[in-house]
Amino acid sequence: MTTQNHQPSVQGVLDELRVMSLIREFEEAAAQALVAGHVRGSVHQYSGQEAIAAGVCAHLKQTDYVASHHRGHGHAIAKGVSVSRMMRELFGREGGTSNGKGGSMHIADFSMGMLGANGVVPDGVTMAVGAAHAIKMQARSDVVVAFFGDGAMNRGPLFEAFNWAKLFHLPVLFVCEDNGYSVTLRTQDVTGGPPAVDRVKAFGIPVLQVNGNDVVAVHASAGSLLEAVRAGDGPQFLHASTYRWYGHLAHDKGLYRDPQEVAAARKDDCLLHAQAWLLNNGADQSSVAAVLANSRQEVQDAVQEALAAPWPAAHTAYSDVQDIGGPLWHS
Ligand SMILES: Cc1ncc(C[n+]2csc(CCOP(=O)(O)OP(=O)(O)O)c2C)c(N)n1
Ligand SMILES: [Mg+2]
Repeated sequence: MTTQNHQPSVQGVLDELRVMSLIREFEEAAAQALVAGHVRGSVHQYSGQEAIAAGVCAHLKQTDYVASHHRGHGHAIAKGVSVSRMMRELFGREGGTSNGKGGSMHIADFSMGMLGANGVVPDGVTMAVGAAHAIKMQARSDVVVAFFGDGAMNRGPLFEAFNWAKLFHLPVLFVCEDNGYSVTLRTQDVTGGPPAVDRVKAFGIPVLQVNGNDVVAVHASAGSLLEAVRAGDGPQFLHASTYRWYGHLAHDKGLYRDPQEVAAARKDDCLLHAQAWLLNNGADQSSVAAVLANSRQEVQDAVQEALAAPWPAAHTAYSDVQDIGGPLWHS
């Protein structure tokens, strides 16, 4: 399948470390802001899984699309959505990606090819396949990446999406981020038959499996699959093993997990692995330290900007939202 060398360069991994550390800092700041009462609703932290978004999205152009799920901040950041606008969105402020009306689980920015986070499992995937069909009908060369969790592998619409994508030979990469849990359950305890990834092979969709905590490996696997997608070989599938560091959402202490399991996973930290790879491959310590410090500063600035941003004006309450008669009801 692979014709090109998809190993990243040192600069490539430095860029991916920047994305990963921005995500890590964003998730810490978002959870703190939730506890402080600045953010309403839910925050599903992507912490621990950053290498997947960074290693996959490194291959995407601005005009390519990603579709995400409820744990979507990392995909948006990796696709280039402004961290400052995302933080304002979480804070419900003007200037957010949806001017504060969407919140964490509805971050979207079509100008950057981010089709949206999605709270319905696995509806980001069905939307991704629709977008891939549109690309094909318009004879464009762009591709779509659909990110979803292992829990989605037990949902019916996912298989309709696989079937449609295969039938119409669509330019889509499916990326299953397997963190082992579906809310409070071990996914393996609610999965019948052979490993769920075998179901994908039944559709004739090629599958690669990768350590999702190793950004260099994710970069290489995603590069080879996206090369196939861009070459017109139809849908491809990447299964990435990982772990979520925190509970299902920031309010969840995750007490259903063995603390030793969590501690071991946190040692297997994708950011530390990326830093070790960089130092072993000729990057200097000061460049690595600068990437980490700049990410922290960018996120802290985004928090201050969000706190200072105005609330949306009352007269905009019904703009940019689906209008099914609201103004009549409220007149
Ligand atoms: C149709 C539907 N059913 C149930 C839920 C409730 N729910 C939210 S996330 C989730 C499972 C998440 O597990 P996974 O897909 O592995 O993603 P992860 O949270 O592990 O990243 C469920 C069942 C939902 N959002 N949508
Ligand atoms: Mg999961």
